[in-house]
Amino acid sequence: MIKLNNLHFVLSLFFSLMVANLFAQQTMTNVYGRRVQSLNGKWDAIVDLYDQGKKNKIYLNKKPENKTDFYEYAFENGLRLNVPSDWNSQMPELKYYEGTIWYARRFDAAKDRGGRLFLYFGAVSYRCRIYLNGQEIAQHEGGFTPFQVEITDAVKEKNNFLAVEVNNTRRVDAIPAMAFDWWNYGGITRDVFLIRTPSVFIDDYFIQLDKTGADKINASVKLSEKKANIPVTIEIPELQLKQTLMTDAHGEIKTAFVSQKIKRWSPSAPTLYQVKISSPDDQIEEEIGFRNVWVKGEDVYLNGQSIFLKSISFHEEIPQRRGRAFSQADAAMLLSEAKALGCNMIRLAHYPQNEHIVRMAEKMGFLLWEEIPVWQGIDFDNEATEEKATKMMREMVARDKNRCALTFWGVANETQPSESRNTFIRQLIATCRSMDTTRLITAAFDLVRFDKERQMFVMDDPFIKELDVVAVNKYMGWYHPWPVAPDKAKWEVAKGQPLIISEFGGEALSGKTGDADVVSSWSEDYQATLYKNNLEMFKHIPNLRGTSPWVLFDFRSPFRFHPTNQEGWNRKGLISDQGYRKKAWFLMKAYYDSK
Ligand code: GCB
Repeated sequence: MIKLNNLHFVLSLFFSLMVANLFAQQTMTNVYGRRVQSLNGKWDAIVDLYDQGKKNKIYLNKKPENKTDFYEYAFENGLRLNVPSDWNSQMPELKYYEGTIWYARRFDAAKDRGGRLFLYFGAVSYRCRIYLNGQEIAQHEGGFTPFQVEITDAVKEKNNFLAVEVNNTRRVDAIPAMAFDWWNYGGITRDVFLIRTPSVFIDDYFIQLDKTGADKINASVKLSEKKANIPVTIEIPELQLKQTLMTDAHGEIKTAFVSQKIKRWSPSAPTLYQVKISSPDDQIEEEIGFRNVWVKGEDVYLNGQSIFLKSISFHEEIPQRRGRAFSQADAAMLLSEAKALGCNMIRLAHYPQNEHIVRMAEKMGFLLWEEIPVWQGIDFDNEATEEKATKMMREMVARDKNRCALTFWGVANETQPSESRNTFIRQLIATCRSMDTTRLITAAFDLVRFDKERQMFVMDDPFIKELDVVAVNKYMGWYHPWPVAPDKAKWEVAKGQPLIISEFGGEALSGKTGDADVVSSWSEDYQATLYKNNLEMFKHIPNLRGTSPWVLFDFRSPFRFHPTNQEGWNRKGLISDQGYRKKAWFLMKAYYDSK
């Protein structure tokens, strides 16, 4: 007989297993190259401020059947929200909303015979539960990475009812945590698709140039099932490369191609090749580029040549619309402004941005730095938080590992040294390296300080030795007054390693004139002085290999209280929320043109 204690244990194990099974899956590689049916568009919505929907099982969407039935909800004929999009920008009442909103829609799903169906979400901010035809089928946490859930057995041909319970409440154990310098947009913020695959399909592949071998392309492919002896072909027609191999017991093949004819991808010549992969039942293709990046001493090498990284950061936000960027047109707007500034790189701040941005950036010739939102204030002592971060890292690397533009995986932004932080970040780095050894690993630190005795800028965090490239955010002239004249500012930070200034800048209200040496003038003139001074200081940083001003556009942030100069906006943009270039933009442009 089971004792009560044991019974309790068995029951909780049973329920935790049930919940565990509900975790959404990591997505198959190259969703945008699959057979998809879009579920974008208007969805019905219910604002659930007090979290009553789950208790009342509104995902069942019941209708009265007899004279005494009634239900105090209905999805039909109420609020309609756009998907993809944040909810905050869709109604004035939702501008500051943090809580739960239910989304629902119906769809038909004609099945291929023997085929499989998956629901795909590009991102849901921040956590969600998915219900199909009244059953909870998946949960996901993390607002900036994609996930999928197989619905082959749960879906009907006609009139499926899909409900998604989305919640963006900030929590201590979340990533990011309780406070962060950008808007906490909620909603189904990226594309939603139904993906059709054959029963055994090409689930994953990783095709990249060898880290150092300029002529060698490493390729691996994994089928959805662990089936041996299935022929898989990889072909790059333009290079006349083709190989067919038999899968091993894990349903995988691993191989390499050697060719002297590979034209290397670079910002000035972003060459991409059509790559085709096929198995007996499935085929998929995608444009892939080939390049080598490595670090030697204090230099970063791209295709064997040392490079200066002319970077810029932006949030995934269209300031003119006061909402999240989600479309190709949005990507074009942000990226063309980065191009105009003369950049060869983008630091995607502070979280994985949508695939439209990443794919278009690669085509336009930008190197990319992508990071997960381990941004200040993270609960490094919490194991669950570490697991979440690790999962986000996996989801990010899995999504973008075939994008040769991706050069840096960022593991953290502005963290304070401690044993628990080190363990946490070490785990992230290990996860990254276990999936991909071809990128450089970096993190942005804010610990550079002026050593009065030595009269120079130094940084004491020993953790930097574990990174390929060190990055620092330093707001000279804004958060820190100058301790010496900019042309006397000597740096000894991360000696022997390449250093990127991953953030610098200051605020200016567009169009405002004022004292060029008074910080609180909030003027374009002061911002220009600040840029002039920083650009002067950069000349004296011996291992400086890149700069990334903060930030391309003014962006919305609850951190910013000043009533006339900020009004809920971080005004450090080189371009205003309305798209006007500030004076500092022209200085930065001249600096990049001279590099
Ligand atoms: C930082 C953060 C960035 C902020 C910025 C600022 O160091 O990394 O997310 O927005 O400073 O404007 O204070």
